[in-house]
Amino acid sequence: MADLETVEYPIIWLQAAGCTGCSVSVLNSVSPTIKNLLVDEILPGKHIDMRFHPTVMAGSGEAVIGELERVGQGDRGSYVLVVEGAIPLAQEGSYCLLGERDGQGVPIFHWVESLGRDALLVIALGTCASFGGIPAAAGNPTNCVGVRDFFASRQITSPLINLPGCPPHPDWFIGTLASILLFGLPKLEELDVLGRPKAFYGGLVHENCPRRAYFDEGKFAKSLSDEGCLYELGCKGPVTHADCPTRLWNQGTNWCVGCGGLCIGCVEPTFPDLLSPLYERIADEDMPGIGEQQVVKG
Ligand code: FSX
Ligand code: SF4
Repeated sequence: MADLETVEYPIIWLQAAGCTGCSVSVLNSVSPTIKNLLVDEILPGKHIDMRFHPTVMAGSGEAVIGELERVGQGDRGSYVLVVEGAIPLAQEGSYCLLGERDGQGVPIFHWVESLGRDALLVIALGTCASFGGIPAAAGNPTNCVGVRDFFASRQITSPLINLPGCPPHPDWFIGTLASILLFGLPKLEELDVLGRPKAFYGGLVHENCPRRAYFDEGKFAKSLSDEGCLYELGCKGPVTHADCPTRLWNQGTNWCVGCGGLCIGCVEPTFPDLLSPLYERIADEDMPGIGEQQVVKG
């Protein structure tokens, strides 16, 4: 349990246009558990103070909106802002509202802008917050954008880390947070060109896939339950940067390809539009040389 000597790190967690799967994923964290994260010191002398999280907090209404405003009016650079979900801009932001002022709903983009500007660090958690993701898929009637594009449009230059994944692995979030508490903000060379920590997103799924030998031999599965590489069935592992094959999910139980599904490339900015149809083979010209840096489109 945190004691009086402990340094508190306030976190404000906003949920914009998404499915809340990012929260659910982090809530399923095993090591540390979410209880350890919220109640204990995840590092000696350092305690996460989750001041606002729509799914976890018990309060509601004016009391919690007031808390949001109070933290935002505190010292510049004194809190971490986590954004989950894409930011809808159409219809003056009316597709995603948080709280009210003078009887009118406040668009989420207002909060992301005002809190993002003064944050010590902003974490865009999930593919929707990082790149737009599913809410920004072709058609995009709500004109959803990711945090990076939103900040660029408002000249907001606060440090931003992208932790995509639909959903993101809980370790990617908690590992990033723990690393910041230990060593401070990541150095530029620790992030890839898309602002993702290389520690988690530095390699291609295809490089560490246990079915890779089948790919090299040209032994391809004809259906999802077959032995063999799932490339012909649409696996996007060759163009997807994540450590799923070695980290595994659900307390090391399994991962998409391991349980007979294919990698859908959910951590990439090209997801879902340019990686669709999910069950169709990627074009040969999109296959990078293995081990080379992927050229990211879009
Ligand atoms: Fe997006 Fe979060 Fe996918 Fe869902 O809310 S990254 S739709 S798993 O969970 O934003
Ligand atoms: Fe594994 Fe997919 Fe690569 Fe085949 S194409 S080796 S299934 S990541």
